[in-house]
Amino acid sequence: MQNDRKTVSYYPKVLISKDELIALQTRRMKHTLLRAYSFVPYYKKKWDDHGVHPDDFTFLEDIQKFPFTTKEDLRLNYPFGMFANPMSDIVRLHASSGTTGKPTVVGYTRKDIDTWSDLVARSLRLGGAGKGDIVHVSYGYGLFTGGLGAHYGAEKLGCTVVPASGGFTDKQVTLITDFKANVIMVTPSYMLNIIEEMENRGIDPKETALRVGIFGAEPWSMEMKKTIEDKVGIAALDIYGLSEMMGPGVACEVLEDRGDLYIWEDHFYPEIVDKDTFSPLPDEHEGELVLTTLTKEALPIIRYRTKDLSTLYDGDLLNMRKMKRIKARTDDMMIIRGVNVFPSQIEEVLLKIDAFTPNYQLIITRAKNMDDLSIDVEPSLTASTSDISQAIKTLIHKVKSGIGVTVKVNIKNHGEVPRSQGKAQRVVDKRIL
Ligand code: DLL
Repeated sequence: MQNDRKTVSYYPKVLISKDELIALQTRRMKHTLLRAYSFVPYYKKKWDDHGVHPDDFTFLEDIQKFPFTTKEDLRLNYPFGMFANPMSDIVRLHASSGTTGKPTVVGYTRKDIDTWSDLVARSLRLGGAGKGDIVHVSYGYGLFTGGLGAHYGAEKLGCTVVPASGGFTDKQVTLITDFKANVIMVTPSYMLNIIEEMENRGIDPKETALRVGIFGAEPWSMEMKKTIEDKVGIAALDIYGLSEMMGPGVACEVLEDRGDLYIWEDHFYPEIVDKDTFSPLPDEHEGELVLTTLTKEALPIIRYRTKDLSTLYDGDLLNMRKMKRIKARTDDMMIIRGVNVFPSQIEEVLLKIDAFTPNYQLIITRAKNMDDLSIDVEPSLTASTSDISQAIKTLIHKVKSGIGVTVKVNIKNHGEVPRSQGKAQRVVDKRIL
């Protein structure tokens, strides 16, 4: 690929050649391994026990000799045990709540914050935003990385940032309309909530100044993307990240090469492994995404098992690889009477049916040792009784024929399905195990 491509030349760092990228990754990986071994006793012990040393690394493939890191490793070292810098170098902490046990705590040096801001700025720029844009950030501010991560990146790009954070949806709508935001950064499920609030107030979302949405932090189906794009008249782009790596901005969808996400491979080295055996898989194969930080100072993470299901492949625009939109987290998989089901598969079917709103929740129950799945849905306000009964039949039929599982459909009153304030809770597991 030419290095002088005009199309993305406004963000020159992404125009690296494949050879340059590999050389850079190799150098950075070696440095990261050495720092982790020298400054994080946990890595030293784990690698010594495993019989592997940073000297065993020469080529990128050698990373496969090193053991994985998991959330459990971070928990065992709660709160700061895996930091490679003294606390006096740490300028920021974030944490992810986790459903059980202690949160995982992540730390950043000044340089880490700069790199993170640069990568979010890059994601925004390649998503079509720039200086002069007003960026409304509805990701939560606080220990969650979404709000501050988006904020620093948009500011670095020279945008005007509105730090709205999550919640107070009526106020969000007022700010978006009054300040004429051009770009919104929010979870897709909370965007639905904002759209609904606009509609309730008689505001056509298409009439706002919004041009681009940068959505992430949770799996969302292509049908959800289409729903948002159609209702708001914007480009709905996908941004991926996780606190253990940094936060938002590990990978992002690019406006000039829509569909799936480019991974910022100069800062994160991706691998795909089999989701059950964890053996490495070649590109074009689906499995669990494993990431290694290449430039993080405070918290170098080697071969982190993200539990996110994706596939790596070469894109057309850049020499960095693309990852398919996250299908699901491995631990979100429901097994209903022997059939594997992901929430996004149900979402894909449901959102194609006009008589339902995009608000839904999946309920798992158990009776007589058998698991049952039901879908709580709300009919759209314009749907007639016969539209609704037809829609129920269609949903049951399409889920059975497409996914192979029998579901019940519960019709809820308008507003009864809980609305997302950030990351949506799609599955309610009522089984007593
Ligand atoms: O959710 C960071 C983030 C904030 C990303 C804002 C994008 C936008 P955590 O709270 O640590 O960090 O959760 C990370 O969220 O492992 C995925 O399972 C999921 N996730 C994040 N982005 C996407 C996405 C932030 N675009 C976990 N598509 C990850 C699907 C996503 N899932």
